[in-house]
Amino acid sequence: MNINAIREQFPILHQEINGHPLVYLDSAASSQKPRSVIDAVNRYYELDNANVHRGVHTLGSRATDAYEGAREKVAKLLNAGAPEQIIFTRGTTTALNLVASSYARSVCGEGDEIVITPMEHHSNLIPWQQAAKATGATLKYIPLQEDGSIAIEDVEKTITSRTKVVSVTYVSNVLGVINPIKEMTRIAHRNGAVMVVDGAQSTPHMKVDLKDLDVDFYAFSGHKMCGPTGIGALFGKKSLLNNMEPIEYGGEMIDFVDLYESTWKEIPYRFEGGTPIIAGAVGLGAAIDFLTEIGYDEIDKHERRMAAYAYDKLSSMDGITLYGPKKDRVGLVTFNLEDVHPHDVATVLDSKGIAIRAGHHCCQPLMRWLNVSATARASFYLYNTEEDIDRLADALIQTKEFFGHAIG
Ligand code: 7TS
Repeated sequence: MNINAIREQFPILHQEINGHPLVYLDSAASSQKPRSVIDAVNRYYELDNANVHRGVHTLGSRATDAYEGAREKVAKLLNAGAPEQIIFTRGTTTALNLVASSYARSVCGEGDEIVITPMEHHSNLIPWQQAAKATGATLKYIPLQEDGSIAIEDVEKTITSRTKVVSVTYVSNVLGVINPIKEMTRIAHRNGAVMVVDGAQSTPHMKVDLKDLDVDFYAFSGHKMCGPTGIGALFGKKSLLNNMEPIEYGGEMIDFVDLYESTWKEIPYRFEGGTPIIAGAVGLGAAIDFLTEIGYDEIDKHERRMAAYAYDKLSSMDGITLYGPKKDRVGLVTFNLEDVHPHDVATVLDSKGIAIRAGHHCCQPLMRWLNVSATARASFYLYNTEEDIDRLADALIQTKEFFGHAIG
C-alpha cells in the first residue's frame, strides 16, 4: 500500500491547522473522503440527478440505476446475498432503531430478554432500553473482562432460552476490541434469539462476511468508511424483514392506498419511505469501490501496524493510562493523561494541528465501567502514517509539560 499515493487522494489532508500541517486522528468519529467519492457525488448532481423509482425519463432511470447499483455494491461488499436484504438508512443509529422499533417490539414481551454489553455506543443501547420498557422485556448485559474483552463463558451464561434479541458491536469505538461475533451468533441461535450487530466500526476497517457470521441484522454508516454523511444501511435476513412492519409511512413505500387501509411494497422499499438519500448512496458506492480497489487486507494490515506502533509508543510514556486490550485491536488508542482533562489534551493538540476526540464517545455506561468521566481517543485510518503518531506522542509530552508534569 503506497501511503503517499493514498494521501494524495484526500484533498482535506493537505492543509495547515493553527500553523501546523493537519494530522487527522478522528476517523472513528468520521473519516475523510477521497477525491473519487467527492467527484461521484458532484457528477451525480451535475449529470444524473432526478428522483428514483418513478420517472420514465432518462435522468430518472439513471438515478434509479445509480441508487440500486449502490445497493448491489453494499450487498457484495458484505457478502450479504440478495440486495433486497439491504435497506438504506441515514446511518447506524437509524438502522439499529429500525430493528429495535419494528422487530424487537413485535417479538418481545413480559419475561423475555434483550441482551447487550456495557461497551455499546448509545445508538446500540438506548433503542434496546426503550424496546425493553415498551414490551416488558428485561435488558441484560454480558459482563466485560478486566481488559474490556468478552469471554465466551459469560456469553453462554447470559443468553438463555428467554432471550429474543442479542445486539453487540463488532468493534468497540472506545476499547478497540474486536468481539467474537461468530461464536456469539451461534450461542444466540442455539437459544432461539436473533443476532444484531453494530458494524459502525468494523465495516470501514475489516472484511465483513455476513454469510459466514450468519448474523440476522447488521448496521453500518457510510461516513466512517470514506463515504458521505447521511447514508448507511441495515442488512436483515429476508425471512425476518418480510415479516416486519415499517416504522415510517409515506411515499415510495406503499403498494395500494385507500382512504382507511394501505398495503406496503416488498422489501427493501417498504422500509425506505420518502425520497431516499440518492446522492449519499452514490457516494457510498464510490467509497466501496475505493476501499475494495485498495483491498481490505492491505487496509487491515496498515491499521494494525499503526495501532501497535501507537500503543507501544504511548504505553512507554509515564503518566498515561491506555484502555482496552493490548492485542487484537483495531486502529485506535483511547487514553488519559494523568491530571489533565481529556478536553484540555484535545485543545492543546488542536493548537498543534492534531485532531483527536475527547469526551465520553457516546458510551457513558462504558466510561462508568472504566471509572472515568471521559477519555481522549486517537483513531487511525488508511491515510495515517507513523509520522502522525510521532507528532501525537511529541504533542502529548508537550501537553504534560504545559500542565506542569514531567513525562518520561
Ligand atoms: N455504533 C458505534 C460503535 C459507533 O462508533 C458509532 C459512532 C455509532 C454506532 C453511531 O453511528 P452514526 O453514524 O449513526 O452516528 N461513533 C462515533 C464515535 O466514536 N465518535 O463519534 C461518533
